[in-house]
Amino acid sequence: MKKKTFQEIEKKWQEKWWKSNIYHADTDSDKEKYYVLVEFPYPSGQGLHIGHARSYTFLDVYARVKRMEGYNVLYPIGWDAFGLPAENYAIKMKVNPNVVVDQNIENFRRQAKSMGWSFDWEREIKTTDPKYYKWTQWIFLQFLKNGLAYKGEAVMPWCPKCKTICANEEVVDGKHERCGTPVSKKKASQWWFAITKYADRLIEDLKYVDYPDFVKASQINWIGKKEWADVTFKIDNSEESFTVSTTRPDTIFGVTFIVVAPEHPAIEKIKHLIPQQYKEDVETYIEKALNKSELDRISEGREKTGVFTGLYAINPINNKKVPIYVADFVLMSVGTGAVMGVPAHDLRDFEFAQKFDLPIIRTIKDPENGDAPVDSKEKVYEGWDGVMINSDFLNGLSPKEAKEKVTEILKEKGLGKSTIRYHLRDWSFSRKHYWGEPIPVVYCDKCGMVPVPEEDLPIELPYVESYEPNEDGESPLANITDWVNTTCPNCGGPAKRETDTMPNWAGSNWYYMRYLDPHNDKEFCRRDILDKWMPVDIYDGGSEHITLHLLYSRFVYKVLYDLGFVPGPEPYKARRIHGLVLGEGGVKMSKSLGNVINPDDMVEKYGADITRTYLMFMGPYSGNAEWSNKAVEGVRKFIERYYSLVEMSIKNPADVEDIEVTKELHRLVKFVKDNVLDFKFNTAVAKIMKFVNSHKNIRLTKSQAEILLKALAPFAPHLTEELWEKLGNEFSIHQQLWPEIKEEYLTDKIIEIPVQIDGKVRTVIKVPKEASENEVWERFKKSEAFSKYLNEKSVKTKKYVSGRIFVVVTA
Ligand code: ANZ
Ligand code: ZN
Repeated sequence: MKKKTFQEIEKKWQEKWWKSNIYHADTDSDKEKYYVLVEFPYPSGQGLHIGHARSYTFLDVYARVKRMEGYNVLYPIGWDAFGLPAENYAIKMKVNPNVVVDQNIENFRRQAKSMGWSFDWEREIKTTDPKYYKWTQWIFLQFLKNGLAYKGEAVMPWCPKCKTICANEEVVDGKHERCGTPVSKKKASQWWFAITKYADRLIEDLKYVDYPDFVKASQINWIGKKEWADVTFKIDNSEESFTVSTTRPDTIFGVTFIVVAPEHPAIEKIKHLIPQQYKEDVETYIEKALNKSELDRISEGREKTGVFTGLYAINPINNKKVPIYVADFVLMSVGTGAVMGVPAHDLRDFEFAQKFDLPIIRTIKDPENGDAPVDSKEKVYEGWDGVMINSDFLNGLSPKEAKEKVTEILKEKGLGKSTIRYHLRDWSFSRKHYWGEPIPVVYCDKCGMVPVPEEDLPIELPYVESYEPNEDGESPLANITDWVNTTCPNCGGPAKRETDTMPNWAGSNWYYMRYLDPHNDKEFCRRDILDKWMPVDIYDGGSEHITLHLLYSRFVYKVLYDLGFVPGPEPYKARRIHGLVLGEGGVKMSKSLGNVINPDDMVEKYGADITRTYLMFMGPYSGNAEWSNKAVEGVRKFIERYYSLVEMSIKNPADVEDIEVTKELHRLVKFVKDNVLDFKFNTAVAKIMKFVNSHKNIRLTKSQAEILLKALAPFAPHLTEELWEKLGNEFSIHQQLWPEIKEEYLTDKIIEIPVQIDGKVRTVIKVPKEASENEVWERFKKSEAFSKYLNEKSVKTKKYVSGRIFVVVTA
């Protein structure tokens, strides 16, 4: 009989898994819950890419280990299917986006199944399904009812060719992404979500969650809560003044000019003060500046522009006169729209001073440059270390102390006050596009804006022939008059529907809750089910989503929490960020380089298990990993070797158990489990490889073979399932518990490790052979040598060279 290929084996088990639903998480189970979440994909026409394959395998391995630990694990998947690519494709090809999206989803689903990921397919969701977005609309209504959604004017990018208001994310390098036309600006009314009301809590509640530090930092920076000082500079020879805003009042002795935003409303008021010979230049400059986009004005590296007004302002601290400029790098939307220029300590101000030949006064003697003159960009010091110089009574203070003092004096003089400001703005929540959730609101001549009653949801997106916006730049939905014209739920009179749709974010803000109760048509999710499953225990995603997606979904969850719909303040207990898959040589994978690896080709050539194991082995979880065909071959050899080792042992098992091998197996499974739970997937695989390589020719007993199978089962679920069956065991290995690990098998390999403190070996300690750095350190802490040599001293670095030496350097 011909030997079955790995691919044949994989097909067989996949069919059996999906038919018997072994990965379904039963809500009524008594087992403790564990919720593993991956960011759901946008089902693009290209299909799953290898990056998806890697991150979904990471979390699949994790979910499988958790299941084998005895948890009731939920690992769901769905499709984030609204968005511009589908709409753009529809416009180009004249097909309905629904058709395209469903084709793409089918392809993604096929691919996902071919990789053997243990998703709970009974809970699959799609954001474009009216049964799903009914609840996205319902959430919108809760925001509206509670004063957290409102309509307001905004200046938006406008594409003159497509005659459409663009979303900010559609404008790339000042051009409309779809057609390449440079965008201008247009006032438009927009929906907003009042996320700024939650700014403080979005910072404070980070204490509840386990996110990597850089992820927390990115949330905090985006919110950008800072203490500012607003300082009034009187205009020389007049009663008028400008109030500048600064985060660095400590540097006030370094002010050599003032800059005002071109759209500053006070310019109108002081126009009559501007000397005649400057007037025209100022007016021309302002006119030009107002035609540029904000992004253009502040983009880094752009040469600074500006114009002198002929006016001077008086520094309220030292009464020095400084020139007043108008320049477009100052935005009205930040602070007060006017700044005090301190070129020695702010890069933008430095560039401006160089361009206009303005003086530069260093006011901080800093640790990097001392008090050297600030004659190049590199010498601009923006930090908070060092001491104040050239600052009269502030000299010798630290910048922080100087800041306090200056603020206090300004307050006394009535020329300054401190204010808390945020970088965060309210969240623009509408788009003039077809392919999104309709906003459930109607406009009635008599009643004004009226929310659609909850029982009338969903407001379905109508089927249309043309997706282009209309002549007035309104959403394409505005053209569908029989959809737009409706009756007012309040008075029954004629009314018009809102034609804006929701942004891409809307469906992905709350999807992790819908998985819990995906077929419920009475509620977005039953409360007792939320109580049981929330929060998500571990959430994997890409580094491109650590700011906005995370912030928006945390915000939505908090609002639902305040309204009593969900059980806690935070949706995700822990967040982890995977790295990227790069092509050979560390370059980005791209079509033009021809180095794109397609998961389908890998499955066809090697099968899912080799692909999965390679993806886990190729590098650390959070690092970027380089593809290597040679390394794939190495993994193939390992899997084949592993397979035949177990197969041989099944045909011809060992007569007597070699207890040393059993001990090694126990250490192996402990290592694998600990490392997977620690997101060290690559070291876990490496350990199994090492075991197999050093035991090529042995035979195992049945119970030994079972342990070895369980160790690899999370990585290579199909082949281990096949061998499990061949061993005479019942379906399925994936419903077994992890092998019980005997403590006495773990600790008998004790080794001696010398401990070196500041260059001298001071003691030797006994530790288990597999001990981690932390374990060695804990053991060392209990030793006499620790209290003798290290008490009172602080440790600068410590390092364990595994199995060799432990090195400590004190501060
Ligand atoms: C004087 C100063 C001295 C500043 C110094 C910085 C360093 P961060 O801290 O990055 O949030 N600024 C204020 N309003 C502005 C506006 N409307 N448009 C452009 N820039 C504006 O930025 C705060 C700093 O941004 C403020 O502090 C101000 O420059 C500038 F050594 O004031 B600073
Ligand atoms: Zn366009």
